[in-house]
Amino acid sequence: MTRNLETARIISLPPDAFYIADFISEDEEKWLLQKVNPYPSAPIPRWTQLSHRRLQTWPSALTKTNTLLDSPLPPWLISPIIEPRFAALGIFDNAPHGAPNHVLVNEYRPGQGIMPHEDGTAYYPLVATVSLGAPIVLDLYAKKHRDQAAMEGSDDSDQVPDSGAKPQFRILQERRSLLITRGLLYTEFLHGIAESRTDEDLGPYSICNWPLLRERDSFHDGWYRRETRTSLTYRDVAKVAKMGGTLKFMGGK
Ligand SMILES: O=C(O)CCC(=O)C(=O)O
Repeated sequence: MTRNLETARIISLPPDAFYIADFISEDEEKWLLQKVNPYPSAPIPRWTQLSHRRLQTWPSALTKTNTLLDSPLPPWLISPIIEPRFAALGIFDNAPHGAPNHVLVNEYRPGQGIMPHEDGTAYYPLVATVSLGAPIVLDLYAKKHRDQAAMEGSDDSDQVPDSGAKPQFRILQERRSLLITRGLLYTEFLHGIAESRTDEDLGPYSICNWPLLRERDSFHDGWYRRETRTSLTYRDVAKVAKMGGTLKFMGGK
């Protein structure tokens, strides 16, 4: 772990979370948004429309056994984010492949979000998220453990918070920022984004990365209207299958 990353630690959170407000420049943000949404249209339609957001999966979706078919990420997802910036900070140094090999691109329009969930064991327990276009609040909920779920009379596999449950922590992700979550925060917490047209109740007591924000002044009213926000979520998939092996498996030569 480099000293640089330590200065970005969100100290009020369980280990570990780091927030860097100015991770990419405005020009890089614009360029990345053009890569995500090429004009007039992408050569290959990359978006999958889900019920509450759009998703791109690079280089491809995982197989049913949570395996990634070995293939490089496109250059625009590598430079300048993985190389040189993640590498300089040593973010993925302890991950199985030493660098991310998988990126999910999520797009949320106002009113859209993602249900509280965990990312699971397919990935090394670290997600590095670059935010583009607009701010959004990520909510964190401690997972319910068996004894607690039993006391409350619910199925012990039911870890989804009751609707209306308050998040335990809230992280405000500004445009052009980097958020890293790993370790206990990855394994013991669910994360989600409310399906809302505004993010409200913003302030030093409710937003755990408040001291690390770039534009605290712009949130001084305590709320903002959502605009379209895109995230690039970088991960390392543990199981990778070489293409040759896969073709043989499928009966090829
Ligand atoms: O867009 C985000 O910041 C969160 C995305 C997310 O939770 C996921 O892709 O699993």
